[in-house]
Amino acid sequence: MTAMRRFQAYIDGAFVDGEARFASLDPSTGEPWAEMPEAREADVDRAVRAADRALREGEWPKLNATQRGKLLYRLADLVAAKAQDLAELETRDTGKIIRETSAQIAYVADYYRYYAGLADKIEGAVLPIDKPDMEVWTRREPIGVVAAIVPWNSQLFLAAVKIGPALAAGCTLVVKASEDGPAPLLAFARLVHEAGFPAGVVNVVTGFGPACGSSLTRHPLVAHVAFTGGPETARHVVRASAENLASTSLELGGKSPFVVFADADLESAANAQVAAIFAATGQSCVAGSRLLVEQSVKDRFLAILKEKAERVAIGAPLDMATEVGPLCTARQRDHIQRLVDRSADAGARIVTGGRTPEGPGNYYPPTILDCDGADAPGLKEEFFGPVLSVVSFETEAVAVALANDTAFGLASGVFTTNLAKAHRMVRAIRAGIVWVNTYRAVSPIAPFGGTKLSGHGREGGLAAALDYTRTKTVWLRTSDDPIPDPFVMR
Ligand code: TXE
Repeated sequence: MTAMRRFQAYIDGAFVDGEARFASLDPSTGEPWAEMPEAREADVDRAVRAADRALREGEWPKLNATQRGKLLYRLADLVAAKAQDLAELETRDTGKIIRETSAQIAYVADYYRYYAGLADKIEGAVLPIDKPDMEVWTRREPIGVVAAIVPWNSQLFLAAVKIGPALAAGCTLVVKASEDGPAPLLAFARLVHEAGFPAGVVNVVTGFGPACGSSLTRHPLVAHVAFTGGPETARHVVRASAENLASTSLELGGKSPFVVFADADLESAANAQVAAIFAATGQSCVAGSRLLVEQSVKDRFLAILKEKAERVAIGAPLDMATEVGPLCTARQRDHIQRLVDRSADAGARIVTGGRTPEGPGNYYPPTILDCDGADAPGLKEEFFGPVLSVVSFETEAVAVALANDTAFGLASGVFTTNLAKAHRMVRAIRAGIVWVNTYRAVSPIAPFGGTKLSGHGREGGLAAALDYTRTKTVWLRTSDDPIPDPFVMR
């Protein structure tokens, strides 16, 4: 038997063991493979205090924005150089396939580059003030200590869209890796250290919801919480912010519609649908999990999809040939099976998949549920797994109504060759992202986020960096005359 790998937390510039330790399970076997440091209230407090000190004292606040950018460039280069190692760790600890983690982490380096370049483009403004003897301008100052909380899927990516803009803006952070598969973020901390960020600027811990996540979000020195996870946990985060009045940005789940009109290129749409729901084994917040297909092409489209779903290569996540690997946790797989069963009980027809396979690992096959005529819970609730729920429509108006018939509002896809129809759909769909004739494309340049139960705030793009600043307004009187009547507000 090979020895367990041991990981450490990163607090105040030092690699430390947590207050306790827990085992991380390999999702492809269910066996423990590494020991993780569990942060509880005391570790979290030390990390937040270190971040607060680093914000106010020492080297970090003395750096100008260009120098902060240079540190971020160095971090980006290190991420690029270590992308393969990080990818293997993420695959090992979360089950996300190596084909995806290696490409995604190489791209994560570009997110850090984007925000490195932005650091010295965050500008205040001189205001054309309506008073003759005043000079008035605004400064963009760092919002403060940021708590960045991420779930298990795409941890390095979801952390980069928080750490990049926060550092560009001059903030300091405590990053909480998920208790499920924290290895890649704990390893990433070593690159932060190597890049030369002053102690306390970035701290990386992991632990469980109540003892770690909750004590972090309600800590009095935390100014902003950037959270990605489920809506139920987001409610805890918002309640905790009633204590410290921290601002929040919430990137939550979805039940994103994938709309296919009869005039679409069906082969291309089917490939996009496979990417939308089976990539990342469906554990993607933007998963296109509700297929709305025009009635006249439903049978043809489902036949193409079924064939593609059944040809997907299911296997060991570290194998480059694998297309669908295990889910991160057995808990997640069991949640998916329960929701499939409830949907079938409600009348959904299983087109393919739908059964947890025998044997070790958290595997679940690509599954398609035909929900026409069934009030299936799978049409409303997030599976966060490789399960597609299908309904058909006959008119564009019904397609819009179905697309918006959800408590979520993160992403959407529209497949049509009719340009006017595409534009009408773009306007009508209530979601933060509309992909037209494509799906699951992301970029550091493009804002990302949702509405309704999918949360609020945007990650990516220039505006995200501004969200990590607060505006200070400066009034400077230019007159040498004595201040006139002190009882009149001017
Ligand atoms: O996520 P949680 P879970 C959805 C998906 C999934 C469901 C539950 O449907 O089935 O949520 O997943 C930390 N205060 N998504 O339970 O709990 C936790 O430790 C502060 C969608 O695993 O939201 C982890 O680091 N933090 C989704 C992080 O929150 C707390 C991604 C996310 O875990 C906390 C994940 C607390 N009280 C799940 N309790 C997406 N949109 O990508 C837990 N945490």
